Amino acid sequence: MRRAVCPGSFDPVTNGHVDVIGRAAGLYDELVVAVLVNPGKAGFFPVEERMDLLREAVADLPNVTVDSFQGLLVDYCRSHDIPVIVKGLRAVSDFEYELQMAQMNRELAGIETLFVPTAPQVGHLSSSLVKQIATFGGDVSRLVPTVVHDRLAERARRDAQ
Ligand code: COD
Repeated sequence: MRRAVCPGSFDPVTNGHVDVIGRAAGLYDELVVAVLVNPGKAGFFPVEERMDLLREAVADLPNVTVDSFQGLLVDYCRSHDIPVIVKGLRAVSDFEYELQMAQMNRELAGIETLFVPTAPQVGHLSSSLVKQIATFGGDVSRLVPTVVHDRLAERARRDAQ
C-alpha cells in the first residue's frame, strides 16, 4: 500500500491545492490531506472548518482522507506510517524554503518529499490572496471550490453586519 501526505494550512483550500491533491491522489493508493493546527495562530477559518471545506472539495477522490496534525510533520508521518510528503511548487520563491524543509524532514526521519509543479492555470493562487480579494468584495469564484466561495461570501456578509 503506497501512502503519502499533503500537508498545509489550507486556510482556505484553493483550486491550486485541489489540483495538487488530485494529481497526488493519482500516484498513491492512499493520500492524507493534513491540516496544520497552530495553537499560537487562530487563522481565518478554524481548523475544523478548513477540514470540512477540504472534505467537500475532494469528495470525488475516494482514496483521499482529511486529518489534522500538531507539532512536527515527520512525527505525524512516523505515527501514521507515511513515508512520503507531497508538496506543490508554484515558483522559485517557493522552492528555496520547500527544499530546506524537504532536506530537514529527510534528515530528521528519512521521509522523502515529492514536488508537484503547479498547473499554469492555478500557479498564481494562494490562500492569502484569495482571502484579501474576498474580504474586499472581489470575485473569487474561479479561484476556489464552490463550497469555499459560498463560505467566504457568507463570512463577508456576517462581517459587514
Ligand atoms: N499551486 C500549487 N501548489 C500550491 C498552490 C498552488 N496554487 N498553493 C499552495 N500550494 C501548495 C504549497 O506549496 C504547499 O505545498 C501546499 O500547497 C500547502 O500550502 P499552504 O499555503 O496551505 O500551507 P503552508 O505552506 O502554510 O504549509 C506549511 C506546512 C504546514 C506544511 C509546514 O509549515 C509544516 O510542515 N509545519 C509543521 C511543523 C514542522 O514539521 N516543521 C519543520 C519543517 S522542516
